[in-house]
Amino acid sequence: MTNTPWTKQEFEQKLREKGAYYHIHHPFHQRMNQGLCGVEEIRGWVANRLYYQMAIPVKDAAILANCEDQEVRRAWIQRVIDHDGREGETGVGGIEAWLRLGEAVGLQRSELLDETHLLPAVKFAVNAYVNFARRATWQEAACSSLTEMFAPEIHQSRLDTWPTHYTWIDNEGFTYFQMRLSQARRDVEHGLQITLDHFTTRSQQELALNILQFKIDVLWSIADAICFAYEYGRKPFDGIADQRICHKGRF
Ligand code: AHQ
Repeated sequence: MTNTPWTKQEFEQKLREKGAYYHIHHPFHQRMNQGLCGVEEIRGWVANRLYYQMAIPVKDAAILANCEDQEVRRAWIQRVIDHDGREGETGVGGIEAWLRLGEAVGLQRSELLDETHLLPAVKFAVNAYVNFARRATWQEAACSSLTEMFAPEIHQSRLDTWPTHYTWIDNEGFTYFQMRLSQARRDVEHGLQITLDHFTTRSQQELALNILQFKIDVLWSIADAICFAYEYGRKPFDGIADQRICHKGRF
């Protein structure tokens, strides 16, 4: 067991090697990109991923709240604006774009926003990410966002495959994926610089790898829950009670 730190190049390579576990390799996403998902599977995925999308600016606001470095905050705040949008900005924010994706796949805004389709396991995984960002240092939380090193590929794969496989979806709905291609690349540049500069001892670098694995596990667990419910048809409490009454709320 050596204590010699990796060089920045070696450390970045170790971080990028985590791409092998990224949720683009999840069987559900593989099926999606092969055009094998049914309408309900696509709708279930879009509805559940909205909870993740809406959590991102909350997560980023938690990082801002923990960050005493004004220069970092000046850049990081753009992530909140990218998702929430802002009066006078051109185009819509990511959450609005995701809601329009929801409408494009045939969901009502009301059933998207009132969490009608939200799976408990998706909620737990997303909440784990937000709560991690609240209690971790802002550098650790910045490191956890680096799964986006692999995100342009997954957004591009949807742009490449959905229009031909899912002709029933209005292409207008794909705006979000297009937006993230450039936004993700910009975010990764900043997040990676913070990570490579902050985690400098070998044990800190290994902590960073574990933090990235935690976030990879969050994304994988979200896909697992959606797959179990919509591909395998095993929704929570199926057949146990007439209707699961769940009141909206984050806790
Ligand atoms: O749409 C995504 C997004 O805005 C973000 C922000 C970033 C973060 O701060 O953790 N991660 C992320 C991701 C988005 N989309 C996911 C997808 O598969 O569409 C990928 C996800 C990520 O790679 O972390």
